[in-house]
Order: sequence, then C-alpha cells, then structure tokens
Amino acid sequence: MSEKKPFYITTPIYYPSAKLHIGHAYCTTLADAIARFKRLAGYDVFFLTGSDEHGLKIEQKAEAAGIKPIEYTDKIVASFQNLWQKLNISNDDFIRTTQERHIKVVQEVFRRINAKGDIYKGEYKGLYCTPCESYWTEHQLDENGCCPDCHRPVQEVAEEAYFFKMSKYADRVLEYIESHPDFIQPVSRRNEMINFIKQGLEDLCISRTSFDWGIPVPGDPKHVIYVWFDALTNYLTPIGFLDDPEKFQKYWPADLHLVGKEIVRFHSIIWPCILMALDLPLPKKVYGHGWLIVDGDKMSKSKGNVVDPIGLIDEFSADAIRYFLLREINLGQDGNFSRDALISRINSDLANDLGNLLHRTLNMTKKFQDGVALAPAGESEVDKSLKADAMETVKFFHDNMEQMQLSDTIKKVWAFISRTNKYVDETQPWALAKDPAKKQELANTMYNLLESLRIISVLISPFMPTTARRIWAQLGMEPSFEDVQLADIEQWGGYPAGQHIGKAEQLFPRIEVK
Ligand code: ME8
Repeated sequence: MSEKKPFYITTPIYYPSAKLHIGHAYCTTLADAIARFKRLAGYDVFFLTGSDEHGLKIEQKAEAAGIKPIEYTDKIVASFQNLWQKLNISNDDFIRTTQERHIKVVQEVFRRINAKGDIYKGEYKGLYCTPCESYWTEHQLDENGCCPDCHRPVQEVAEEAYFFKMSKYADRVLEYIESHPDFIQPVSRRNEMINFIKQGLEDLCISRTSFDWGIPVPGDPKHVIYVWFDALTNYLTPIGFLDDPEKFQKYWPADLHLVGKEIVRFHSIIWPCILMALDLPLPKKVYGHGWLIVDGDKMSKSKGNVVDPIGLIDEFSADAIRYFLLREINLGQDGNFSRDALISRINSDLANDLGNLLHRTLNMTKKFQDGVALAPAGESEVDKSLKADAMETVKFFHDNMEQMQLSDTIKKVWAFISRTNKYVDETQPWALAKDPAKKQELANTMYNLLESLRIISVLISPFMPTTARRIWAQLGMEPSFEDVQLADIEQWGGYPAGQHIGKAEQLFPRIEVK
C-alpha cells in the first residue's frame, strides 16, 4: 500500500482570557474544513488546536477572580473543548501549554538555542502591551503612543532578561520570504512582513522576572519564558519533537499555520528565527485570515456585540453556523456576521435549495418506485448535461479546495444543487410516472437525482459534516461515511442500482422571521 502524504495543519492556540466568541469559531472552523477536505483527498492529516495559558494577562485575570492561574485556565479551557466538540471540530490533538509534555519541549528549545550561543542575559528597558503580550519600541507605537496592534496603552518595563539573538537571523528570514512567494499569504500580509523586517529586527526579549506564571528558564527559575516563545513552540510538542523522531520527521515542517492577520508577524518572523536557531525547516505556509465583524463593527465586550457561538449552535445547529462562516467570508478578508444574514442563508440555501432537493427526490423515489433506485439505461441530452456538470463541480471542488478557496467552492456546489433542482423541473418525473412507456426514462431520472445527491453529500462534508452523513443515511448508503474518499465521486455512477433509500427526514427547518 502506498504511504499517505502527511498534512500538518494548526490553528492558533487561544488565550483563555475570556470565553471564545464567534471570531475564534471562524478560525477553527476554517481549519477544520481544510483538514476534512485533506482527509477526503487521501492525506494523512494531523490537525492541532489548543490553549495558550501562560503570561501576565492570564495571571492578572486569575488574580482578579481570586483563584490560582491553573484553576482559572482549567475552567476556561474546558469551555473551549466543549465548544470545539459542539462545532464538530475534528482536531487530532489539543495542546495545553501548561501540560508537562509541553513544558519539557519549551525548556529543551531554550537549552538548545542557549547552547548554540544565541541567547544572552541583559536588561530589558522598553514598552510592553499586556493584552497582546507584545514588546514594542517607541517608534513603533501608534499616533496616540499606544500598541500599534490593539491600540491600548502600553507599560514601561525595566528588568533583567534573557534575549534571543533574532537580529542574527533577519537577513536569512527576509531572503526566505522573498524567495518563497507562497510562504506568507495573502500577498498583502507578505508585503507587510517584508517592510517590517526591512525596518530592522532587534533581538527579542524572551524572559520576564516581574511575575511567575510561565515556564521557568532552565537553571535560572526566577525568570519565566516569554509567553510567545512558549506558545509558538506548541507546534512542535504533539508531533513528537522530543519523544517520537519518526512522527516528527513525518509531520514537520507544518504544511499550514492558519492564523488571524494580527499574529502573522509572530508566525512568519519570530517563529522562523527560532526554527533557524534550532536548525529546523520552516513551515510551508502561514496564512493570515481576516476578522469577523459583527453588524459592521469589531466585536468587543465594551460594545456589547460579542456573539456567543454556543447560543448560536443551540439555536441553529453547528452545520448552519459552519456553512454561514465558510460561505460568507472570503479567506483573507474581513467578513460580516449578522443574525439576519444567517437566517436568510439557512432559509434559502439550506432549507430551500438543499432540503427541497433531498425531500422531493426521496419522496418521488418512494412514490413512483417503491423506494428503490432502478438501474439506469441510456441517457437523454439533459441527463448528459447534468452528469457533465456534476463532474465539472467535483473537479472545481478538488482544485479550489487545494487553493483554500472555500467560499468559491461552496458557491459552486450550491450552483450544482440549483442545477439539479432545475433538472427535476426539466424532466418532470411526475409526468413520466403517468406514462408506462416512460418507465425507463423515469428510472434514469430518479437514479440521476440520487446519484447527484450522493455526490453532493460528499462535496458538502468538509463544511457540514453532520448534514453530509444525514443525507448519506437517507440515501440508504451502506458504506460508512468515514471511509469515503474523493476518488469515490470522481466518476459518475457510484450509487448502487437496486438500493433501497433510507428514512426521509427534514434537514433544516425554515426559520420564521418575526
Ligand atoms: O493571539 N475574527 O490568542 P487569541 C476572526 N494566544 N478571528 C479572530 C477574531 C475575530 N473577530 N478575534 C480573534 C493569540 N480572532 C495567541 C496565539 S499561537 C502560537 C498563539 C483570532 O486568543 C485571532 O486573529 O488572542 C487569532 O488568530 C486567534 O483568534 C487567537 O487569538
């Protein structure tokens, strides 16, 4: 048997500083749809997400709550895991930076870089943004003297610290970015990073002494390791950096770090410098996605427009939310979330287009052929055109999903759903059923509808895994959906003739708008 090609994909590990909102759910859903597609396309996927639990911000939150940091993070991290489960996220591991396996990796990374001579002790005097856990120099601040990323006030810091000789790697990283056009995407982010490096990279302060909540520097425990140094290293931990060389060899370098646009700098500059110091290859791609805006405004607690994904999932189902996020937002750009737009997509695309196609196909198969798909024979022009459209859609799906064009792919699949609905109107099975001479034509039509739905169920599975399985079961398909591969829909005719359809159920009820 040929070895499957590995594919290692990561989301950022989230700060347990507050509950996750729909913006975080967007990033993780995106990664999940890509991971599911890659599995379908025959890759050996490792999909990682997790929590970034150390640092001053978390220590302060725990203090305000009057509990120990670990008690604080345990509780919030449990809520992350619950959300990912409800959203049907298929991650292969969940890394917590407070886990022993990770602490060992971070300390070993520190030791190795130190042994190489790339770490030195000095005094840090400068500015720090606690919400972003980010160091800044005076000239980098915004016009109000605040953090250029989140525009909140920065604090002056003066303390003994360890530094990582990042400046030593600046030219090599720049050269790498310039000679690997696909490394940072989209191109707007790539240009930003090139400009950032060209302004000069200073050595990076990688330890703090003014608080405790972090991983101790090996041999000097009054210092804790800088939270971003700790966090970035998470990508090495679960794939066996320290304990499983074969696994590590297989999955590193990562194929895709999917991150929000404001943290591309950490992933495409700081992280490559750390990896170069470790003599490890760099990740193949860092993709900076846009932000989810709510009713035209960025989500924030003070504006009171933070959308809780759990409430939405309970109200509308995980698949409806996943569909909306992936369909409405063009990767790399900001996108708008609104309840009205969500309801309108559910009613038109899910209840109407997809739900009706399934409903009428199953109903007619039951009514006209006792619920059995009869073997097709011969084909009309309209049959031919339906099949050609199906095959063209499968090819589009494959090519565009490889390019992470999720929204365009969904639109194309829905164009095929509409086209199949039109096929029902063109062939008029109810008229064929009245004419005994048209029995074979009717059998062909019903077969083509069932086969189209089989293909559609596979095509929607990265976006709406539960709905895909439900359609599969209603079509009466026997093989387990877990075993389905893209190759199974690359040729027309996989729906078994003679098959009995399953029990029909409504996929998405229409939402009444008050
Ligand atoms: O940055 N829309 O964690 P974090 C889309 N711990 N994405 C959003 C968003 C929105 N409205 N709000 C936040 C961190 N995000 C670090 C990562 S990785 C080694 C360490 C995204 O919890 C944001 O862009 O602040 C980021 O990619 C992710 O949520 C985690 O944010």
